[in-house]
Amino acid sequence: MRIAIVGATGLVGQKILDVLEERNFPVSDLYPVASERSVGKEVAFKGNLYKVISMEDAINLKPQIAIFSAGGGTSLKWAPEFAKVGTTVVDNSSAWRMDVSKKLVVPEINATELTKEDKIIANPNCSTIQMVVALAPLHKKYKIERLVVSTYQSITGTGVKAVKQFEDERSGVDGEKAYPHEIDKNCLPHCDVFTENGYTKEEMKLVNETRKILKDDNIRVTATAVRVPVVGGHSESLNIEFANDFDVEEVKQLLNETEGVIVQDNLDNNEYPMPKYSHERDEVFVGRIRRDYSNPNSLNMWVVADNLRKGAATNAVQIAECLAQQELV
Ligand code: 2RA
Repeated sequence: MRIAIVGATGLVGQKILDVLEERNFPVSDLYPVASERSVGKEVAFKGNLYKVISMEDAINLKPQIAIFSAGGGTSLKWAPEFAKVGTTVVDNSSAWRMDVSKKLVVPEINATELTKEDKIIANPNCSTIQMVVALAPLHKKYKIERLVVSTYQSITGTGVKAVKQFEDERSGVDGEKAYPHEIDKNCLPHCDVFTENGYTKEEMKLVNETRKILKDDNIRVTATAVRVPVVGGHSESLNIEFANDFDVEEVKQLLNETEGVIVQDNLDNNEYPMPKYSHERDEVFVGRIRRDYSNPNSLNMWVVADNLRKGAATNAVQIAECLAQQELV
């Protein structure tokens, strides 16, 4: 398979290369793409070095798949150009996610809906992916009516500059700032930019993408997205109101049987998901599963996943695997 990685030098781009290698994706030709200033740099893949090439050169090579992680502007401009030469694009940016003509895919939930006509496929936002992997089976069985989500998001979701700011603060260096405030020993209720309604784009992604993926615009969602000085993954506190009642042990069993989910929930052993231990894992970890006694048919639970992996790179590679397995490319 001829595959282009657009944004190959970024945190997610590098993780995509790692995941392709780990999962032994059948790459016959690899085309790393990045900004003009990175052309000529080298990236490692399967023990070999590959030179970064320009967008135009990659398009002319007609890759079968192009996985993008290069920001919305780049995706809006270049994904259609790849599609014109027959390439199927899997895009990690928010550019195409809410486009009604584009599919928003989490393989465990809706990859079977993909067709040969889908030439630009949107990868959901990392904090959405981990949440809907856990919610999908519960929605199917108990029908979600309302969802209150608070996230505790890793600085790796912001990128290399944020991790550098964290490290600089910890070592007392006055370096470049990725955030408007100090992040070490702090929490910022500010992921992405604020919108006119007082919420951030990150919070509105949790609202809108969840409804699209679960195919239910009646689900009422409210979100608070918080940045925390953690590197292993995103954590989320979910409060879910269902149309129907449930049994907590049945919920745990249902989640245990869900592809891609690991339930960690043994309070006698202080067992619950933590980002330090989801780091470099591809699963979604769920725990603290308990009834919300303040409201009928309502449940609380805690969801953790590596945001660079299942939240981005692994989900994108899994989509590529589905495209190959279903012979859509
Ligand atoms: C973040 N989900 O965590 C966003 C982008 N990866 O900042």
